[in-house]
Amino acid sequence: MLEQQLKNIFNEFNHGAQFKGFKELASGHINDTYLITTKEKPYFVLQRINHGVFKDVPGLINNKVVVSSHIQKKLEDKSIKKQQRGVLAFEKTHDGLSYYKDEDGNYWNLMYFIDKSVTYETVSSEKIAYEGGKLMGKFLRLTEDFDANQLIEVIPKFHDMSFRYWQFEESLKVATEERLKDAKGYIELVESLKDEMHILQNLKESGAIRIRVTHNDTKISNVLFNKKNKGLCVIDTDTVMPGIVHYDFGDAIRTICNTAAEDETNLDLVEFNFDYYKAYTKGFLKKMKTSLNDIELKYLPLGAKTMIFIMALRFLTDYLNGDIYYKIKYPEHNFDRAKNQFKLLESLNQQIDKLN
Ligand code: GN1
Ligand code: MG
Repeated sequence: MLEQQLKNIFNEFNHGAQFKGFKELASGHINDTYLITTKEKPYFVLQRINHGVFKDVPGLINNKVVVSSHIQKKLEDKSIKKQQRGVLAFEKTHDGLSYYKDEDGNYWNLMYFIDKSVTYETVSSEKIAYEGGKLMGKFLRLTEDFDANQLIEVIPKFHDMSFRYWQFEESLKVATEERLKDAKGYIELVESLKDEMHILQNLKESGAIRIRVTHNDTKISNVLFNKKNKGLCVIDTDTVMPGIVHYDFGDAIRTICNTAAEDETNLDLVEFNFDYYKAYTKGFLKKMKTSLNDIELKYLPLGAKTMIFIMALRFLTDYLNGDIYYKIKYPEHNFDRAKNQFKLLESLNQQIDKLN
């Protein structure tokens, strides 16, 4: 029984708390995440890391733990409350490890739950966009003196455009006739954008854009807000690894500026909200401006376009592959996500002069 299993795993960790119950937190596409309630607060978040997707789970967990401790140190002069609510804290097992491996070979990690916080799947005010930008900027700022070489690449070539194109081209070889036919227009679009979508990768490889610690999954649902909509803490740090600023800026814009959820099927509802773009960017640059060189700054709008595109491409590829990567709720789910992201890209494109 799941409850007993979760209780046993929870008790492998060194928290001294008494398990009361659990609730699944089902918004992620890859891992399994549970809120663990206890007799007394604080509550916890227990997570099973998908080791099919993440090949080196101990390395991934080490990434998260060392980056969190780095941020914790920077917050030492703040109030205890701010320290506890401003960064994720991980608990160790009785053996002193930051993860527990169960008898089935699954890896688990345990975090302290940040109470009285809210998350959003979509943004409904400029204030939330602004606060999201400030918080993401702060995350990058606080980690910019951390040597990114100490982190493993949890998924090699995660945001590498050539790699994602290669996967897409491979998927064309295995896709069913029917799916190829459905996706024809999008496949042509992907092919036509190839050069432009490689610009950032080329700048990265030439050294014009610096490598830093990046989060790599900065969708708005990975930001915790307090009840007054002030940004508290960036969560879901599984994909923290070396990257470029455009990954985090762009992936946040992808969800913040989408007027609908990532898998909304009524594409008339999917538009790129330029006011939220301005608000997010204002918050982001408040923290990051002095940290960016002219090239990094100049290419932020292309970062937004590139990250929307790369998610569209990955969803489309998974659809063509027969849904082997993302969790789906119904057969066309990946295709609907891809169509949604392509619609967002089109809407951004219509406003690209304003963004630049
Ligand atoms: C996945 O599992 P989740 O929701 O944290 C994906 C991200 C995508 C995101 C789209 C490891 O994140 O890259 O942006 O879905 N994570 C991985 O919602 O592939
Ligand atoms: Mg994630």
